[in-house]
Amino acid sequence: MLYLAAFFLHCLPLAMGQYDICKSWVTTDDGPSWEFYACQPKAMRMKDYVTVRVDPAGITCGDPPERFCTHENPYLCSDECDASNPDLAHPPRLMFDSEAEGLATYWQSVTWRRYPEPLLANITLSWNKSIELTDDIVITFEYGRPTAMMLEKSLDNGRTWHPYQYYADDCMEAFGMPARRVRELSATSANRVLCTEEFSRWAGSKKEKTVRFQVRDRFAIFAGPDLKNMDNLYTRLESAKGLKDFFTVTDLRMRLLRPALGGTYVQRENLYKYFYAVSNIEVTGRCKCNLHANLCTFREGSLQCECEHNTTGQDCGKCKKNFRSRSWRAGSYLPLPNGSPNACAAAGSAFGNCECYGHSNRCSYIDFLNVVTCVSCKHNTRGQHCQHCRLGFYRNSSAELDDENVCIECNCNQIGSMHDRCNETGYCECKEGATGPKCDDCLPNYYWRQGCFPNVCDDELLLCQNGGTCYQNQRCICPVGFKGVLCQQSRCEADKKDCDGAHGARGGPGTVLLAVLTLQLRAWADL
Ligand SMILES: *[C@@H]1O[C@H](CO)[C@@H](O)[C@H](O)[C@H]1NC(C)=O
Ligand SMILES: *[C@@H]1O[C@H](CO)[C@@H](O)[C@H](O)[C@H]1NC(C)=O
Ligand SMILES: *[C@@H]1O[C@H](CO)[C@@H](O)[C@H](O)[C@H]1NC(C)=O
Ligand SMILES: *[C@@H]1O[C@H](CO)[C@@H](O)[C@H](O)[C@H]1NC(C)=O
Ligand SMILES: *[C@@H]1O[C@H](CO)[C@@H](O)[C@H](O)[C@H]1NC(C)=O
Ligand SMILES: [Ca+2]
Repeated sequence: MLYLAAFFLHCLPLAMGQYDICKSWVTTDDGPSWEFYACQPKAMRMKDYVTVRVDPAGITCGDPPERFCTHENPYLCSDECDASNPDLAHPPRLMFDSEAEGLATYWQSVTWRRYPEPLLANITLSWNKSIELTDDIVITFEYGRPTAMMLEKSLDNGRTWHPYQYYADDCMEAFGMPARRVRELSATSANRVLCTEEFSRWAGSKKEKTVRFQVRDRFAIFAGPDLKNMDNLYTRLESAKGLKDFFTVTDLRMRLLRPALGGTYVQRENLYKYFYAVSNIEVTGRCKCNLHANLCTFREGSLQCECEHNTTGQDCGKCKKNFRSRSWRAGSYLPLPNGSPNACAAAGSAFGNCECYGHSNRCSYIDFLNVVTCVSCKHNTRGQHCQHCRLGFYRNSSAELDDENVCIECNCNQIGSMHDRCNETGYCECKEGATGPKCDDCLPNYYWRQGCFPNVCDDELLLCQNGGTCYQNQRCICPVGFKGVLCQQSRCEADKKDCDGAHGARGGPGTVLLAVLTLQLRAWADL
């Protein structure tokens, strides 16, 4: 109980105080109304909401049952791990349970019986929700801390991973990195990923049990050693690029790379004393709600912000329908002490009735026209209220005016169409002979060759004559002795000089075939 009280006191400066209400009912000269503030949920014990995965399969001890011993008592290997016996099993959930005082319950890995093959284990924690860390991550190891491990994080529910911190008794040897301490970091390096030797050296397994990811020490760079100057921290979180994201995670992964060695080299004759055992993983943080909620609840298996300020989504990351007269924005810690709510506004309420359907944040007054107009419409929109689509785009009939997908690119075929504009249903204006919504097809009796051209020949009306063959509607390939578009003209009639050649050609069918082939080859070469 004493321990619990100490824990809460410890959390106090971060868990309470500023930004804890989203709105209040105030009376002004114009009568009572709501006033809105930036707000965030309280910090919570995040291990209560986590799902865990331990890899690889078969890394948890007890299947089959296995003996182990400790570094303190290396010759008494009588302890047993047995997954089928509740009293001797060490499943992953024991890293997150509430322990009665003095009785550690823990997940335990198999022993290092495959030495020198490395003993590797991944412990992956997932929340399916963005979380902002507010205190140190504390991992408690029974029977000694790993001599090498790594902490990774994901910001996108496990799709991509990034290193968060490296831990080793020798950083240079394990990771090729110089050893550093978080306390040595400065304001400009507060979000640096480093390797530390503080939590990996052997000091007796009972004495030093914890491995930390030091959130408080990093906060202290801005807020002072007792975190008294939180205003300065909040100001920095708002202004320093990437700082807020550094403390935000959706998933964490501990990669255990080498177990505790008891302060000496690996003793191959007794591998029963090398394994990992984790009794607790404490993660303290708050739901990330973009300063639009002060409550976060566990519903249908996931954490969910209770969004205010007419925002919605798991992280209050967008405006509610019909509240999109300007683009969504996160609330801000600034100006101190109440911040800015940056609430979403109902259609028609913002900027003296200048509706921009959420495609612009700015309006400007045009003096000589006496109108207020939206500035820099986004999402390919244009117009006084960003209510039209830009040239080259057309209105998506299944999207509302305030939808980001409201304008669709016309995508007119550059050769087949007159220009890159289209009508309200996405139809482009085609050049002669072209057709289809995008003008990339040809009408009947036209062929495509860098545009549509009328057929020169075909199998119906424009037949090639005198035994000529129609090549792709583009030209007749005439037998020797004939020419003209449809091979309708005898070379003898047209030009006496040709007659001799034609005469000779009559000699045998092989020569005619050769001539046709030559012509065909020429036609191909032209293409
Ligand atoms: C642990 O996760 C990393 C990716 O973060 C992966 O490369 C590695 O193979 C995993 N190790 C095990 C033992 O599953
Ligand atoms: C993650 O959260 C979202 C939003 O609450 C929910 O729709 C989804 O089913 C959750 N996914 C898992 C795997 O729990
Ligand atoms: C949200 O919309 C409601 C109307 O549904 C309005 O009464 C309230 O003031 C709005 N809140 C904010 C922060 O704009
Ligand atoms: C039209 O809008 C709907 C609703 O937002 C969207 O799902 C769809 O993808 C959009 N269509 C196109 C072609 O962008
Ligand atoms: C767009 O053009 C196509 C083809 O010319 C036509 O069928 C359609 O009715 C036109 N749509 C509108 C809204 O004018
Ligand atoms: Ca435990």
